[in-house]
Amino acid sequence: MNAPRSEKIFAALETFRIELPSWGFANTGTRFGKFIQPAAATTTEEKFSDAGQVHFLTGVCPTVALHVLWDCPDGVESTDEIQRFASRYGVTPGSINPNLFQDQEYKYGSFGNPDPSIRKRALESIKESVAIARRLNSRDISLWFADGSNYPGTANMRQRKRWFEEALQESHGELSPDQRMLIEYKPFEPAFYHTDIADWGMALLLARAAGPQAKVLVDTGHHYASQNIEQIVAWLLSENMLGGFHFNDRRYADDDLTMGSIDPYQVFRIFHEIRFFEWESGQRADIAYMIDQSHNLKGKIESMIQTVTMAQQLFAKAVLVDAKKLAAAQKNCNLLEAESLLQEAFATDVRPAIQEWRDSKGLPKDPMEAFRQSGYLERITRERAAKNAHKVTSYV
Ligand code: PSV
Ligand code: MN
Repeated sequence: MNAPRSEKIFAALETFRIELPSWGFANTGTRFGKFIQPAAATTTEEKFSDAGQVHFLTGVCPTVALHVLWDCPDGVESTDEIQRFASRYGVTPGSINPNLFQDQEYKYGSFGNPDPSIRKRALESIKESVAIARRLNSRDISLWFADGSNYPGTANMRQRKRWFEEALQESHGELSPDQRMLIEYKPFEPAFYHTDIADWGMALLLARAAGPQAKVLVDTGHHYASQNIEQIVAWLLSENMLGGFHFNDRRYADDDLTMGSIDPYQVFRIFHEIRFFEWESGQRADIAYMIDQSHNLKGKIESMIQTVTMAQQLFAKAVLVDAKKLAAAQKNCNLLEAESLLQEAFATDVRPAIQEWRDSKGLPKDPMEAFRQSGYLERITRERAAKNAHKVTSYV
């Protein structure tokens, strides 16, 4: 690869970090059941250990997203233990994800629940999550709500919007000056008629209503088929409202497939919009890149390594778009030139440059191969198989 290109890639990789989801290492499934993996993590400590391996081999995943109900069962009390895991396994807590969808009382919603006592409970839970985040030095509290309804006429959508505005404002009031609140949207599932925060516009309005530290979180799997996600990204950037991503790929719905496995060009286009914004504005976009995937067929740690590698490749390809030439081509309506600039960058094999960069950092050139050679998977399979054999294996 010629020197200026690999220099660009090296510079870009220096800045690129991506957060791992703790839940990506645990047994998860579909609504039809779970396929238990003998090596899956069943404790928060095991999740930190597995995330630590991914970071050790790739060097770009220093943080782990935590789900409060699953990883901090004792609330703020859990944080001392989590700090110990963090220093033992070399990865620190990242975004804190309150869970307002699993407990029985949230059957008819959390912030959108007609019962004021449940709305209050949900608010208390968010407040506790903010406190957990503060104790763990986590900047971002990522909010996803399963609230919605299944049948027309069953929910007062305007009223629920007001409840969301009020509760998000109050939650925002809990944030320290350096903390952020990220609001995630999703068009359907688990609710199948209406979702209270269904798209980026609703998330944007609610973030604005909540306060200046609230931004929008784009989960790439939370869009209808063929939606132009990079345009959403461009608009949020221009409004200074893009807070972060949950990356995964989709074919039909919120499939949680491996990033770039179905449409790598789309992820490239998203990264390109971000880079183009940075070039034009001369400012770094402050965006949290996170993975939101849980694999129940492929190996969990291997899938994460595969994802991180893909993310680096697509990011590196995006930095190869010549922004100056692109701006000129756009201005002159030189369509073929503009389109080709993206296509050429996407077609470039960036793998040699990425390997060189890894080598320069003392990281394995091929993290997947290094993982397979490490013996880690064999060890945890031995250690965890018995525990996993006892797990429930069917939905009913
Ligand atoms: C919901 O589908 C979601 O994308 C949210 O980010 C949750 O926190 C995550 O998946 C795990 O359930
Ligand atoms: Mn998500």
